[in-house]
Amino acid sequence: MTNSMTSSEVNWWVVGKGALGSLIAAKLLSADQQVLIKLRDSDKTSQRQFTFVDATQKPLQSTLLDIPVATASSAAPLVIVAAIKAYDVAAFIESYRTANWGFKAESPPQLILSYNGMLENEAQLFEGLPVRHLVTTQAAFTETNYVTHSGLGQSWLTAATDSDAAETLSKAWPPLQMVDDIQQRRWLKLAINSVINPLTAVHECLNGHLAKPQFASQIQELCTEFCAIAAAAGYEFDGEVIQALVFEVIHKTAANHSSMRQDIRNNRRTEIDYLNGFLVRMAAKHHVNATAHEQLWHQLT
Ligand code: KPL
Repeated sequence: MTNSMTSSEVNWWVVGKGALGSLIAAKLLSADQQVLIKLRDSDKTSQRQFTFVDATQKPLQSTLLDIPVATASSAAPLVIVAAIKAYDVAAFIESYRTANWGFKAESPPQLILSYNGMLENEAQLFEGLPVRHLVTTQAAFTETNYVTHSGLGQSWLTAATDSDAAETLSKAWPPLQMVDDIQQRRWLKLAINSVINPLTAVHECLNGHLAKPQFASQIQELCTEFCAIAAAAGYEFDGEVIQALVFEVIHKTAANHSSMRQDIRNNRRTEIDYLNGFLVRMAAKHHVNATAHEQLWHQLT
């Protein structure tokens, strides 16, 4: 992006039809941004139509959105936001690297990437690419043609020298903070997702249900194990702080169906291997106990 470009000229492609990507697209559109949706090549639809329900406002607001789909003849984007599943990251990065989406390899778009969990080969996968990680605790879910923003959270984005896109995104979808150490934030998000997502999937419940006393000791155990594993991997967190964070998100996203619960309801693959599975593999590598995470991993595999 050139420095002369104003934030209103940022041209976005949002990858996929997921709840989070659709929420970001809706927010960018309401901030008068040009947005196209990038779907799989096999998906021949030319418009992505959905009703965006903002349940974080009272009274609740709904808007019918009709977003054009990017095609081979679309203008190349300045920024790509990919809010995708962890297991789709490698294929997505391959498309970006080989620039087979129509943009020139010598002037690739900025890349903002968001997914739950961690991949073991990230350093190799992203080598040489200007990947900016987006971490969020905002809650959204999809149901038929509805996308509901169901809980307010916050977001963090890898800081970069060129901040036009980040500024636009943070105005469209606050609060969003630029951070130098996004890995720290990704580990905190992993703590949240490795508790809320599998428990809501196993118990087929809304996030808020986990505030019931019957879950307290399991959540405490999961948080304690998480801290030991994170410490072995170089990230020190206090067990009580992690537990408080998990409960804060449970309360703020009480009306949400976690992404893992949505995956199971829609017969989709879950991200369990990249959440609890990742933690169990890290624990084994560092000879740390991960019994509670392993149990959930096996229950959902
Ligand atoms: O990230 C989420 C998810 O469902 O994947 C939370 C923040 C837990 C909201 O449900």
